[in-house]
Amino acid sequence: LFESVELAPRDPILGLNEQFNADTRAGKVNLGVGVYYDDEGRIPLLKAVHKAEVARVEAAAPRGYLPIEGISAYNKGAQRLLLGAGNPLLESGRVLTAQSLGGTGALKIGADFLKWLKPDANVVISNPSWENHRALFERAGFTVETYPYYDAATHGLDFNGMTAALNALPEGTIVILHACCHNPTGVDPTFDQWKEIARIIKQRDLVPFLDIAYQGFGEGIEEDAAVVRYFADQDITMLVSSSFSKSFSLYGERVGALTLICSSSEEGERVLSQLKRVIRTNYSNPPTHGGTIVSMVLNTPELYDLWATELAGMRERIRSMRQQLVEKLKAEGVNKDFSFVLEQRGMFSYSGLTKEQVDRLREEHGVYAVSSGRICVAALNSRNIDYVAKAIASVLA
Ligand code: PLP
Ligand code: TYF
Repeated sequence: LFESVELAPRDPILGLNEQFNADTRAGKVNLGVGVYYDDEGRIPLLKAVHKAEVARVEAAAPRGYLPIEGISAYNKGAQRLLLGAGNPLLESGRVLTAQSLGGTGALKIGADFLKWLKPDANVVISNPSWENHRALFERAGFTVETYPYYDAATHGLDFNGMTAALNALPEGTIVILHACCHNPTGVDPTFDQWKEIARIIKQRDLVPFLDIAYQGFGEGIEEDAAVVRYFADQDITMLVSSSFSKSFSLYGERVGALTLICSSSEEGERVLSQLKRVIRTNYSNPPTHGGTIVSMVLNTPELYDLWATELAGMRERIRSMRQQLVEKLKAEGVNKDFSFVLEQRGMFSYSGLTKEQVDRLREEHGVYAVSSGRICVAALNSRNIDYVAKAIASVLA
């Protein structure tokens, strides 16, 4: 039966993790995978999460099946994060949400739903994008193409290239957009640029699928959802995948949500009924634990405030690491101006290091980065940053 099965390539990022784990050098540093580590180099267990978890364990709640679309209070909490508490859309019946298995699960049920709805549409992703975007939409049966995004010369956005490409897409093309903290580049459109993107999407009748996996890691919880809120204000119908893996530091709990904004409540009812069919034939209904924890935090004012403070702490620590990296590279005598690292948002920076330099970083110094030159700034800390700056300076010399 399985004789003809060929060995599949490793996921470039998760494969790097395996290599890192097998490395026996004491000073090794993993700037590969997109995970937030605290200053001690550990994945934090947020206090807000821990409090909710203790309360949940003490409640000794039974573990029946959840509804197909998950916990209602969780879904409402996810909607408030996207649209802002008090947004009249929340009560309109036009917004529907399904709890999902992480952001990946949200993208997957969204992709399956879209393949059923628009079997002949193509998908476009940014160049570059998160590796899994292409794989996931191709697996769902779509042809995936790219639109220009990153301009290596300026370390910024190729806005003209991007808008020209969007302007040339056939009606109904599905456009995957990173709502904030672009993975892998750290480069986001400005709000004015988002307005222009929205105008093109509306004018050309494109289908936006916004992916928000780092809400709160850019400028703030509310600020980072600005594009979602703007699109919604413009009455653009769309899909949004949310991931709480990073913002709640709950990677392994698989917490995310798929939200669809429809043009009427009656349409919303029909859409939800079909989305539930997609879920039923994938995994039937989502798991209870992580969703309950996130729901408790989002719906309990004291826990919410504590969470928001902890998330701000993560955001500010990353900022400070960006600042220090730029300063330390300069102090190490690096001539190249790295100040663009300060303009980038979220966990990642496209460092501009070449594949050869990344190879040398790993082989000579045990510093792991993605071959594209992407580094996870959230893995830097006060103990490894001097070492990393020296290592980068040595491969640039
Ligand atoms: N989308 C982007 C842009 C990501 O970087 C990630 C990271 O993991 C995801 C989606 C998936 O999130 P999750 O780990 O919650 O599946
Ligand atoms: O880009 C990253 O590093 C994170 C983690 O298949 C990740 O988004 C990487 C690859 C993957 C799943 C998650």
